[in-house]
Amino acid sequence: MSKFKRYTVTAALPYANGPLHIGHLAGCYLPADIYVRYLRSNGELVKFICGSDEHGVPITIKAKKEGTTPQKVVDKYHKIMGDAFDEFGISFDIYARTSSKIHHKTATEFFNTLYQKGVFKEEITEQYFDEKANQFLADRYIVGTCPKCANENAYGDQCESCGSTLNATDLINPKSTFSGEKPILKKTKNWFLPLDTLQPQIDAYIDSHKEWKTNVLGQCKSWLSSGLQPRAMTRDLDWGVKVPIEGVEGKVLYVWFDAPIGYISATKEFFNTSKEINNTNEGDGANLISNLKPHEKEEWELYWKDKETKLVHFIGKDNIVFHCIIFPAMLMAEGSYILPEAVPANEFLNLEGNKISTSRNWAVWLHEYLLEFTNKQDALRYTLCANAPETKDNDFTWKDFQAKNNNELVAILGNFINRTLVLTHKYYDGKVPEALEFIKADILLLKELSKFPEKISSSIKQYRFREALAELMNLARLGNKFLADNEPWIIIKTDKNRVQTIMNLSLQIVANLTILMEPFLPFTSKKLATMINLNNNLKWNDATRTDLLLPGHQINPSSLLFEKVEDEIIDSQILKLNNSKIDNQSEINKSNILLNKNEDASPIVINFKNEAKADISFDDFNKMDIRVGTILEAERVPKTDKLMKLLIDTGIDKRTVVSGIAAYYKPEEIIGQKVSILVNLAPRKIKNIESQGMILMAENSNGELCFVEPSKLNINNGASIK
Ligand code: B3M
Ligand code: ZN
Repeated sequence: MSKFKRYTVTAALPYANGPLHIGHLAGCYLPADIYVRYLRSNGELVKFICGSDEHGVPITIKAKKEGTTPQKVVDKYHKIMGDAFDEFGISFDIYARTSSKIHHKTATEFFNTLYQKGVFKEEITEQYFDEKANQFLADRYIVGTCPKCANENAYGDQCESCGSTLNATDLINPKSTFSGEKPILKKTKNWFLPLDTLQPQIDAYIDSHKEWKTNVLGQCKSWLSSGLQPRAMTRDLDWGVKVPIEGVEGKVLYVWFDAPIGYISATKEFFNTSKEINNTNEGDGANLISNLKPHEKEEWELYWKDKETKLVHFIGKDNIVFHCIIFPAMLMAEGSYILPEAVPANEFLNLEGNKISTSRNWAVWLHEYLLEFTNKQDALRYTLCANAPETKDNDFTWKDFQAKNNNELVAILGNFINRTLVLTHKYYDGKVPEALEFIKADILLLKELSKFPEKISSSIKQYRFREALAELMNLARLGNKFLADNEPWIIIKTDKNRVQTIMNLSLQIVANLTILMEPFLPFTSKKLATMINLNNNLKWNDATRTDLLLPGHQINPSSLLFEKVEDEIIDSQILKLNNSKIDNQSEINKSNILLNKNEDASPIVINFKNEAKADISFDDFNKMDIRVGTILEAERVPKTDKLMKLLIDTGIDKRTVVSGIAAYYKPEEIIGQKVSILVNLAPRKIKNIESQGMILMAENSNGELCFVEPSKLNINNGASIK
């Protein structure tokens, strides 16, 4: 039995300054969701807490870039992010936001408690100030030359060229990004958390968690061994939670002070909301909070202040110090809270060998994935979990996604379940047959089967989700092997009784899989539960049972759980990424041109895509006979991915053209489509069809071919016409 009565599980509050990509999911939201779903299935009391981080410089920078206000930025992205989480089945109990009233109130009270206890050190320091813009500059608003590598565009906190961490005052030739002016140093007062004096307590706390992941402990140890320094918990900014000290203006709480308190305020909000719901529920009477005796804690407090609550933070590796050192230090200084019990941080996920980057559009965006892979959330959840960067950075590639989907989900898990259900319908009209006599192989199978729930749960409890998922797949493999060894489809002709037992056991495995896959593949689990008509109140430990589907139980019609992903889909995703690369390259070229405009610039390498072909004479051009035509008929050329056979009315005649557009259009979509067609191209045979001309297409920025109808299409100048 666990020593904990309840769990508070949090996932890092993402900055509300852009949409979510697969790196977010793999880094913390997916493992957190798997963990929480498992706990719920195990009957534990758990609250899964998240929300948008709506303060801090990342938000104000985005607002500046988009020419809008921080509030508009956070309103926009809070919605987009919340929807994406929902669509991928990330089952938060609440997705709150730090611009809410309850959060401002909670963060303010927390700060006040520390202030009144005399925890903070007041200090006057010199900070950069932009006289023209009349404001102090956060580190990210200052650029200058890196003292280490001479990069002229280093930020006040970091040089992205050589990776050094910097102080704004280290920069040579600092400039404000607001006005371009050189900022001056100006004195300002801020309130510091004395991490130096808290260090002995923090040392002891980290020492008491030798079981933490090595990547997490490694970072903590390196911070602790270089000696903690006081850190300012207030900043000279105007976007955030106002510093609640009388007479103080133009200062807000440091975003890393207020954001983790966001977990607390979100928990409060969750219970307030459920209180309201309970109150409107007449006759219910089950309002725990209003029945509290004065010495009892409010329900949210149980999740934050009761020693029997396990507090677990899921985060990415760039947030380790904040969750393992600074937030615990704040909680210690406050005094009434429990401390994080586990901080299972992941490393980073890369994409096709490169770091995921929002600004370079090197990402797989969740909302775009959903457009292209409708109802295939579980395929992505599966790949990201199987490949999770649990102990080191890892790479997502589209080829691997395809392989995992086709060779594992379809060929192992889907195949076993499908064969079992199809045979049950075929032999027994969908009624579960009774198991008759068990032979030795059956008894061995049952013994193996009974071990899976414990094996998977032991991995999950140690935050080893890849290992847990691999075990789940081993269960499906066991099922496949059982079918292959016993060949019910053959012995049905000779030994009907034996087949009954085989099918009964296979169906029990399917039922167990339904329960055990739920944390990983919730959409599939739900679909499968409906197909086999499984009681949905079953818990994790029911997966050890072999009587989940009783003889005579009717299952519903079955359909495939997973679909193969074809090469052309993967090719188009890769093409899309390659186009980002090309766009990036031409952006770099463009900015080189800008930077070098006053200098005797060395030649700029222009990307091949943008380079014009060699000159041709007017006569050459005039040789081409291009006409407007209309597509009358269209059909795919069999056994090819890309080719479509078209019949086109050219105004002169009706002729056949073979065109490579099948990846972008369906035949039925393009009947009646007007096209530009080169009618005097010498005929050629393509896949044994004579093609008598060529239609002209333009390539958009996603690498897709579009019909050349300039009035309707959004094609940039310079797009090559094919
Ligand atoms: N918003 C940083 C991030 O998105 C920050 C996390 C806050 S968790 C309290 O990586
Ligand atoms: Zn540098």
